[in-house]
Amino acid sequence: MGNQHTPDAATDDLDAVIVGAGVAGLYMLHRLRALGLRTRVLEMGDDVGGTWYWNRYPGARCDIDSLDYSYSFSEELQQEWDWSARFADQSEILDYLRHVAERFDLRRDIQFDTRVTAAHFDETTQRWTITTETGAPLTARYVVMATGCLSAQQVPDIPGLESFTGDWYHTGAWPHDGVDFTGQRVGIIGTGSSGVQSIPIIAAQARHLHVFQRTPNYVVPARNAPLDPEYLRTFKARYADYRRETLYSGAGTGRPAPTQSAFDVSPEEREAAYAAAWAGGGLNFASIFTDTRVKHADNAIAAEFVRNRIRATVDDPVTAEALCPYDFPIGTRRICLDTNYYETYNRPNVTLVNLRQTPLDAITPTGIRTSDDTYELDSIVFATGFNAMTGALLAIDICGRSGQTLQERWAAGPQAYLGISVAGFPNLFTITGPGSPSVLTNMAAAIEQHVDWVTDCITHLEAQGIATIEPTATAEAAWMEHVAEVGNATLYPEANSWYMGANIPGKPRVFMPYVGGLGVYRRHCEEIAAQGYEGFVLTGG
Ligand code: NA7
Repeated sequence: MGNQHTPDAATDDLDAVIVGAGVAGLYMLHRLRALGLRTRVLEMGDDVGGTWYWNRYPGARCDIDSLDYSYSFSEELQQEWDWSARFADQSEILDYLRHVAERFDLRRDIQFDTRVTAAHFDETTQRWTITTETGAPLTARYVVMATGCLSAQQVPDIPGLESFTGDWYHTGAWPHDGVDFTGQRVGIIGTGSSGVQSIPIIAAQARHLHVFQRTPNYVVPARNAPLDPEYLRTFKARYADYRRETLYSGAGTGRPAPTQSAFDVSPEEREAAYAAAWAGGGLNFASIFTDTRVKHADNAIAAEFVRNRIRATVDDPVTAEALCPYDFPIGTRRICLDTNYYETYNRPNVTLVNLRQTPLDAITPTGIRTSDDTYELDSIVFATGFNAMTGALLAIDICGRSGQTLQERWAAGPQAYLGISVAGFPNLFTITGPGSPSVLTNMAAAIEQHVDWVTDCITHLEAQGIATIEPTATAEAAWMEHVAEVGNATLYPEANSWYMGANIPGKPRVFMPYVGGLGVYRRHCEEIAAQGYEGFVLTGG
């Protein structure tokens, strides 16, 4: 599909430029255009969709219920769109986002096949100049980075990759025509969500699948299923009320907040509660008791429950033990949702290679070599994740006041007021940036909250004739201290996770998302705006 229309070059002096046409960029365009601003989205791909455009690997599926992971801003839209399943797959979500683009006539202001390389602020004109790999630079008063939290794919620097004579793929940049692994010897590196979702499907196709695992994750059943039309009808009858009720929830979903700790109930009740959560499926598993992500003793109960399920499912005890996670508390890395993940290891054509025992040495022209064996492979799949939360922003040369770059500002880790704006970078907004709830919540809800806040902010600037807004360094530092403080009160910092930047060699170890919850955060943002944008400097026109 895709849209090859290139907006008129005569309008290259714009009011706003948005980078990225995913869930965030599409809604931002819709809102800013409604303010009457000349707005353009610059998108690297040849179609809308962001994450759902790039991640076309087998089994790619959302791990948040579709009825939550969708736009709430239009009652008509949410009434007319019917999700087929509890957790929609990649192609359905991409169809939905294409539908949104058509329905709100967004494509005419999206420039596809356009990679943004730089954004520089000019202190004299108080405008940003945006440079792309193709075409003339653009200028704009506002720049909104809607570049996604998980969009900079990470291929590890393993010696020998260039010598490999077979095919290799990264799950986050999957070929649009799909890949047929029939009859092939396939190796997959990585057992995060992307690996866990794709392994059962690749295993069913390949002659043999070798899974190269460094760190086992906690994997709980998705229990995905078609959405019953009657349920959908009843749900939709009060969809708008439901959305209102979830506005101030912690996760941006209708998931009930836990009220008891695991030690408030008897061991039998605990076990029954976990068994029910396991049977119900979904990310709720680690959130049924209050202190699971805060106290080791509480966490250990949930973790052992999962390990027992692994032992009960996987036939070979050595493989089962290798799949059991021990070295980080459950929930401190994103829990993976699966369909037949552990069962897949009972297939005769699947072998787990435990890289903890036999580290990966090199990629050879014909496969992968570990410290004690070589594996002949036709294809290698890298399910090795992303330079999360900062990677896509830092890949662009963003330069603010006094010639300071974002790379310099963030050399020791990201600094952003509310995760949405950076001191010294006027009129630049980062949707679900580091320091905001983002990936710890329903991303669709977090995105809408940020886009709405930015829209209100820009409305205020326009109405008051204010030329620029940016946070003070003091407010920014205080916010980041708060983000760290609430993060440090949890078990999250104990894990080598992408939340901590730990998956990227040399990346500063900082817990990046705000763990205080979307509702608390939303109130905070509202209060700051109500107090005349407290913590921001606003300069006249
Ligand atoms: P993740 O969750 O970052 O997982 C990446 C996996 O790749 C993880 O198992 C890593 O092992 C593994 N990895 C990375 N580099 C290597 C090397 N060099 N050798 C061996 N193994 C490696 O990415 P996903 O794409 O699965 O999921 C990202 C998010 O998308 C997910 O959390 C959902 O929110 C959606 P490690 O743990 O580092 O030992």
